[in-house]
Amino acid sequence: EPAPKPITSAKDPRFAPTLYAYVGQDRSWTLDFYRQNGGYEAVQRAFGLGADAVIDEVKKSGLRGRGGAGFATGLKWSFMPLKDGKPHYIICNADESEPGSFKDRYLMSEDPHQLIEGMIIAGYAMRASVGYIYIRGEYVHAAERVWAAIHEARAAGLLGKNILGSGFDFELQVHRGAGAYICGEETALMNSLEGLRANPRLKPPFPAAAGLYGLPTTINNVETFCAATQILRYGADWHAGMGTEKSKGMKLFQISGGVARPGVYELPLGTTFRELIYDWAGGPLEEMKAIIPGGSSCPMLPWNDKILDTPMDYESVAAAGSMLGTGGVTLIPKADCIVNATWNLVRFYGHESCGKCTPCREGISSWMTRMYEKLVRGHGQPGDVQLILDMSQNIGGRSFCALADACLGPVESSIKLFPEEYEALATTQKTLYPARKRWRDE
Ligand code: L3W
Repeated sequence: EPAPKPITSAKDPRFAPTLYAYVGQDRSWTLDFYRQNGGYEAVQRAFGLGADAVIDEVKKSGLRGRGGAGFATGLKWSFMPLKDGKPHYIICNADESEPGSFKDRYLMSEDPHQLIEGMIIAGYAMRASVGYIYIRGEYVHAAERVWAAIHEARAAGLLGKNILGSGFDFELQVHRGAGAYICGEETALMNSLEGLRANPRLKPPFPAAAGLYGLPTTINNVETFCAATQILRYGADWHAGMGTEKSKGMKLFQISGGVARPGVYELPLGTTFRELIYDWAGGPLEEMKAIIPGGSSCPMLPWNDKILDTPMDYESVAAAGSMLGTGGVTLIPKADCIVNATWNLVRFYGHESCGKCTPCREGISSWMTRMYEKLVRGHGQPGDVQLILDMSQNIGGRSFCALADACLGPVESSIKLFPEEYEALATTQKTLYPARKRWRDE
């Protein structure tokens, strides 16, 4: 019998949200609510399967990291040395700071036990005895809910010694960030956890070989751990039956900008941009000219039928010239100045650069930011756009971590898509799209 066709659209009658199934429901963050809805059954199943089989199950599910890189989760878990006798750590990267991304905060504030359960499962599979949840400093409410859920879980014997009689000991700690985007880069995050300045470390060695305190460590995003809970609950085949051949499962897509209903939508990977924007988010509020597909680090794509009909999976978005990233979709209206919009992002990266390496510190924080300011403030000169492109070529691929390259995504793509807007500012010192009143200014 041929295998059933995977679900690639929420219009498919077999579709049912799972990661966000309880978001928004009364007391969904409590242990009572979670257990009444089948909570902590997945971890029981994991204990029944055994640690190695859990890793196999995650591999079979086809789950890929939901923090932006899409690296195979089961493979990453299998990099941990399993019989070295050293302490192992797992870390949840909950430093969600990518402009356009806002999915993890609701997972934590509305369904923290789903994350805790996923971390117990991952800790068990990777022989870790301690897990850290590194939460973005601004997410005060989410951090409080996660802490409260950890206390509840500990009191119920779900954390601590001999969890549910399995013989497995596991503890969880919350660490709050202090407002720096670079702490979402996994090696900078580990430095920050160790009490050091959050400068990225060189890779390799990857964290599985030498991570937190130099010991084997695996770092996953909040959504990835939550997906692991659902995989252990419903099985690898269930997960692999959604999405596309290489991008399997459900994804939390976020949409912001000029749409009727901005927000987070849980849809199968492979859902098209058109379905997200028109069927779920209520359609654009005005004429658009560009789409940022997956968080601001991903190059902009033009607003046209071909892009709107592109499936949102890792391969298709890459083939269209960008990245799926975190699935944080942002729409840019036609009447907004693209140079000004890009300057906004460049300023963000310039401000968030840790300053460790010269291409990023001097190139992004100083030169690139000042070049955009010069253009937008009406002091442009012929040759400025070429200068930005030359700088971009000299920064790209030469920085210590991905932050500088991330900034170049919107810079290079916006120049390629809208050269006339840049040239107008460089030659006439006037924008083609002056500032105006917006939809939500009232
Ligand atoms: C062992 C190997 N492990 C790779 C591991 C590595 C990491 C994961 C992915 O960036 C992206 C970035 C942003 N042996 C390995 C290995 N690994 N090769 O796999 O690694 P990598 O280097 O591809 O990516 P990354 O440094 O984790 C993440 C993009 O996401 N992004 C930013 C998102 C920001 C947020 C946020 O604020 N929350 O999510 C958005 O698109 O540009 O490309 O664990 O150790 N041979």
